[in-house]
Amino acid sequence: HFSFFPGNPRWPASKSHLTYAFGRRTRADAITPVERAFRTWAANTHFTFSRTQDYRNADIKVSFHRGDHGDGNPFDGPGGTLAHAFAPTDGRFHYDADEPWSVGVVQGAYHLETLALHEIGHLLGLDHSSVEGAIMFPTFAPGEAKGLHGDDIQGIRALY
Ligand code: TQI
Ligand code: CA
Ligand code: ZN
Ligand code: ZN
Repeated sequence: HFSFFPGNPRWPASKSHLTYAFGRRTRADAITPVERAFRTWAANTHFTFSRTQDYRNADIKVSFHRGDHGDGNPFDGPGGTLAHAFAPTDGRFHYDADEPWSVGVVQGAYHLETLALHEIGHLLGLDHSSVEGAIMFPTFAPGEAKGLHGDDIQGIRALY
């Protein structure tokens, strides 16, 4: 079953349209998979998303970092943590630049779009789910691709 963060943080009702922007050092090949993940969430929730070039004022900021990058949650090189995102309404979504990322499903690499679906779930207020098959279920293996599950969609509908 889906779950929320302590205190159920969420985006205000007045904010169903969220903008996102990519940081300077974003791999060019990550943009399409992240955009696809936003489109999937938009198709299944009341949220709409659009990309902006105005990084400073974007609601959601997607970027790649390695090691200590100044937010108190340092990345750890290859392995371990792959990415992280913060609960509403922070909006930061960071990929660990030291991981093997892939646009398609590639053995030994992490699927950018699947990771984005999971981290956007956190950005919108979902914590981890106990339902195997949910995008918020806490397992993720290289070479694996997943989509949204009914449990993820029910979670967002319950929160908003
Ligand atoms: N990154 C963790 C994650 O996204 C970071 C994290 C742990 C976190 N607890 C959190 C972020 C609570 C927000 C709220 O879950 S990770 C998984 C999973 C990771 C882990 O790189 O370890 C997935 C990334 F769920 F399998 F553990 C993607 Cl799917
Ligand atoms: Ca890592
Ligand atoms: Zn970070
Ligand atoms: Zn997670």
